[in-house]
Amino acid sequence: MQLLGRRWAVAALAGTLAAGGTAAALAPAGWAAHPAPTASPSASPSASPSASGSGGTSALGFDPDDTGAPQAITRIVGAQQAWTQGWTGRGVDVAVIDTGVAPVPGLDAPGQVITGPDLSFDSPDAPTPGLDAYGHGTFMAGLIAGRDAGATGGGACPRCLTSSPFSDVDRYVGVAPEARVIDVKVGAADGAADVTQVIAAIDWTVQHAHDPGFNIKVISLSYGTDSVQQYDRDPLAQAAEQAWKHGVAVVAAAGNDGRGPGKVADPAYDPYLIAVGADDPMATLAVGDDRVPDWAQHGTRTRPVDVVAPGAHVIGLSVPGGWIDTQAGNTGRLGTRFQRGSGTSQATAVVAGAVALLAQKYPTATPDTLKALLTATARPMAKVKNNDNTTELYAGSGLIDVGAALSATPVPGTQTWDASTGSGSLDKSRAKEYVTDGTTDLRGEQDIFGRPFDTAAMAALQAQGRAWTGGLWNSSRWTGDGWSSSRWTSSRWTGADWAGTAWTSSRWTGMTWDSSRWTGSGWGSSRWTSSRWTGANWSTAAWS
Ligand SMILES: [Ca+2]
Repeated sequence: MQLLGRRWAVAALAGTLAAGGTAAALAPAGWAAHPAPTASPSASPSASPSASGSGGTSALGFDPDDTGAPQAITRIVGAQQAWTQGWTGRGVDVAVIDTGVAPVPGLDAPGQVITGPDLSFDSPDAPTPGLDAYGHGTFMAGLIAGRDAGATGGGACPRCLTSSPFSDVDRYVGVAPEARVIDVKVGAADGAADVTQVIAAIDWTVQHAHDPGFNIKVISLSYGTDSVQQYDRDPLAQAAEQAWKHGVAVVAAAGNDGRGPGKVADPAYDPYLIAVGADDPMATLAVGDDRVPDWAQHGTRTRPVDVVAPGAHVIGLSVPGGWIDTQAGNTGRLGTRFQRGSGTSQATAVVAGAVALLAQKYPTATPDTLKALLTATARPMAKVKNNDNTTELYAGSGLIDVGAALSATPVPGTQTWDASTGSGSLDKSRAKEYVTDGTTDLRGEQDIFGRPFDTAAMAALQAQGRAWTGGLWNSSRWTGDGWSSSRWTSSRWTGADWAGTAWTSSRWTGMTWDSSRWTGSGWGSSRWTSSRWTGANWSTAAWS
């Protein structure tokens, strides 16, 4: 029941937010002075490009106006407006570094998901590399680029919200329905992952972003640690920052530790990246009443989140029989296909899809420019305070509006934050969360194979884009050497792990892990039953 940890607990909801207040859009010190992109006067980045479609329950089993529904989220963030203009993510690849992707309906179209290397602990015995047995990565992939069969059909669409066939309320469709997902699996069937696996996955993505037939412009990373060192020394932040500097925009979850100290998770705390906090639509499509949930990390004055996106009670694709689906405390199942989840994970996936839409329209834009577009056009949100009502924190530039971003004129921007050296401690990246084989914890400056990890040497290789040599990383073989058709060649691990124990699958069933590192704050969520989230707020009847 690892998932039912501290982040599952119901936090007391803050009593007040300054109603109607606005947070100034942040002008981070690291941005070189550039004029903000100018929104076209003719653009109308309103929340709802069309009236509500159907009312009541769709064929999917939920109300498309339920603000956890993809049809609502894509309206709130302006994606539906983008689709009508042809911006669907086509031609853009999004690397989902997560627990794998299962080919459930919505993600099972030919070519929709490309399986990259499986770097997870499942790999030595995985019958199907890249498969998601946990249920997190599939949820994220669906939010980013899910697309039910038939959603592309032409002709009349009486149940469409707009002129785009992707707006059919009876189909599950993510933010960038024609983007392609590159599944880079690092989390095992129980969610376990070491930080070295995530670093390796980021490095792999950078090196293969432009392999023939590929165009990886975005990494969606709903993973974070409570690193105890500054970003400019941290090896995980270094890997992510190097991805950014090699042209891959890294969208990273801020974490779900709520309003406590406020620091965003590693690697989102690296200011080059897009750090994503969460928005709660408060059960209305209009955005004026939106709030930042108590569980969402906001960041600090020096490193706030960059933007927020809907992340409360989000309806995603489920992996039936997967880890999340089968948890006893899972009250978020919605029929057989769907699962509700809340967290900055979900918000991150939404933003990753939005960045894919921007990358389609502006194929030569740098991540800095895409970030500037997204932040400059976000809708400011009210300032929020700590639970003790003393410390002001921020929603960054606010709630993303990709419709407005696509209507704005991009102005090349350059971030000038202190660059990461990545020469700090690997173990400080892990902080207090790490994997164990039941006997020996994976600690210290070593990877999952027990190879010494020289952070400075690795940082130098990353800067040169050559951390990987074929399927070798940090002197061990992690995977195959290249593509086999549309799938990365897998290669079973041999030898021993960090504790000198042979790699066998059975051992991993005893591994322990704090699943909360995947920054979903709760699957199904006990918040449903807390005072604020009574059934009356969220039942279908309330929407009718
Ligand atoms: Ca609202």
